[in-house]
Amino acid sequence: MFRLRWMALLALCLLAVPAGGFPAPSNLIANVSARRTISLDGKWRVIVDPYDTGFGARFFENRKPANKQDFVEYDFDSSATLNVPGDWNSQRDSLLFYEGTVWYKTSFAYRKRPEVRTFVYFGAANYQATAYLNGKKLGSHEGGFTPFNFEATDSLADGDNLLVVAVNNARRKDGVPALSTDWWNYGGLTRDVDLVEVPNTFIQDYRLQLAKGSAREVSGWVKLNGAAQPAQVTVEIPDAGIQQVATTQPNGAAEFHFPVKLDLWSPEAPRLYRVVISSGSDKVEDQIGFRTIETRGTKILLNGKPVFLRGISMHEEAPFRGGRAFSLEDDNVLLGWAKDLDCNFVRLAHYPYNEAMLRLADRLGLLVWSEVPVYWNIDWQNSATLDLAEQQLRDSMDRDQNRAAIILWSMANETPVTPDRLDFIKQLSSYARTLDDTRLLTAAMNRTVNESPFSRLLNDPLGQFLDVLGLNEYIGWYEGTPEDAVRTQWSTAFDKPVIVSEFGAGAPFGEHGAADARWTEEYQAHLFQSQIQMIRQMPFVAGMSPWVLMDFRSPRRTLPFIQDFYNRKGLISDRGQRKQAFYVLQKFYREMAYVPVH
Ligand code: GCB
Repeated sequence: MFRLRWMALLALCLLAVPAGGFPAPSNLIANVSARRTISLDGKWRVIVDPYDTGFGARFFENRKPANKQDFVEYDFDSSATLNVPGDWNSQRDSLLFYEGTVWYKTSFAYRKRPEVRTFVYFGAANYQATAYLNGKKLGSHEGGFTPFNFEATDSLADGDNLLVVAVNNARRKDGVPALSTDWWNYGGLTRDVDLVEVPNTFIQDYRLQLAKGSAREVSGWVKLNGAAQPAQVTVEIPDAGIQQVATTQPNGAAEFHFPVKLDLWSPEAPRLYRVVISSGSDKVEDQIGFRTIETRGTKILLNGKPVFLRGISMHEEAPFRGGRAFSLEDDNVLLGWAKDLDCNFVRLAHYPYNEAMLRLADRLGLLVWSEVPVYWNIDWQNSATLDLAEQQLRDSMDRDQNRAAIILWSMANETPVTPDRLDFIKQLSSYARTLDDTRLLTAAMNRTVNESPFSRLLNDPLGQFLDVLGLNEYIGWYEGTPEDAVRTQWSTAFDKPVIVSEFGAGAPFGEHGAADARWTEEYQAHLFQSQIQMIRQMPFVAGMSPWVLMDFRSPRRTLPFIQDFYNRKGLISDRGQRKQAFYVLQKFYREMAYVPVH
């Protein structure tokens, strides 16, 4: 009897461990902007805690001295404030280079209601966060660019509530990213914080997309969370005359497969359909586009037709005011600039961006490359690091899997050609395919073989696990001259499309000189001309995303008067001024929009 029970328990445990050691399914609530939410954004009290004394001193209790003798060595209410959302580095001069813990505190009034479950939802916190509600730990999260939520139903008080979050942005050898990046380590509660209210059994997540290889069938699932199951789920697409019903399986998901006749989404006509999902007392609406994406040889096919990706790489950095971008206003400026360039594609380097950015790309008709921060060198042999990369990939896919704009999931950027790295990204890629078999996988690679002085071969073995090869190359900047780019003959070891995912040159806006003088706008413009000429000679190139839309802060860029801690490879300065190279690229893209490159 005992033995039988023990075996049943073991079987249950085995079932609970996902195959291949993948992380557990996400508990993220999808599409929170369509939910009943209470914003916790605003001014939060903060305590800067470089030595991490707050955990031992229990800052999360927000204690006040009980009498004159009582010893309490912190006080939120007389401490200064920071805006949430917002990184701390750009809000206070003394925190510009700060890496460590900051404690955030807010209070709010809440009315508890029966049949309502409440979650605290964080758009992102860089890098690690631990949240406490009314002195009780809600949970911890690692990874600076993906959302997370904790259920707070039982910890909420009817009346005043205290939420304290410790956020730590210390870089770690085993983190994703690890110790070195070419961007600012903006710490803090960098995106919106909300309370999300849902019924006892609610629609947690869903994916409704065209089935792989089909423009006439929608395939997907809707996942419920809560006890009232099995339950019926209805999916409606009113403008397409669709109403479908399915019942949840023991795993909480109802599967859908149904024929459709839809106007397909494209950059020229970014058609979105209103989709209504309902189950029991819950209902969520979304705007979803439907398109196909595939490769054939060296071509990328969008809705069955070859497309050349006229792109630009970017960072999620706020124009004009600096710091991490988080608002629709920031997103509109950044993607508006990409549209001005006549782009149909953006590479959202090097980490997942705020959700509104992806929704805006859907509306503007911009195809998207979305990336996880597996950047340069990370701890390839560490299985916890792989788990973390998988978790960040899973959560960004979970949040954005219904965005037609996203066609590429990027696994990594500029990683070394070693067996450990190959194995790591191979596992990450196969995990990505189990989650989403409809989109293409890519990675930006920069290790190439010089076969002779002006002949280069892209043969990184990582290419075998990808659908599209990203190529970062800096001929004319980190090596050689812009003229060398024109002379270079490229080849690849794979019959797959290549995106030249980076090239560029640094120039502060207004710095003028001869076209061969480094750091001038003229040099940058000349380099863009040369690179464009080079790309015209590369028949297997299906797109490009030069580096980079706007100047951005980087601790690695120290050259006084020129860089001053900014990477100046932007086509636009951080103050919004357009450099000469902007117009070079714009001219090329305008021509390209009508005449195919090859
Ligand atoms: C790269 C990296 C990017 C850097 C850029 C540069 O290859 O992918 O993150 O910022 O070069 O400016 O050197």
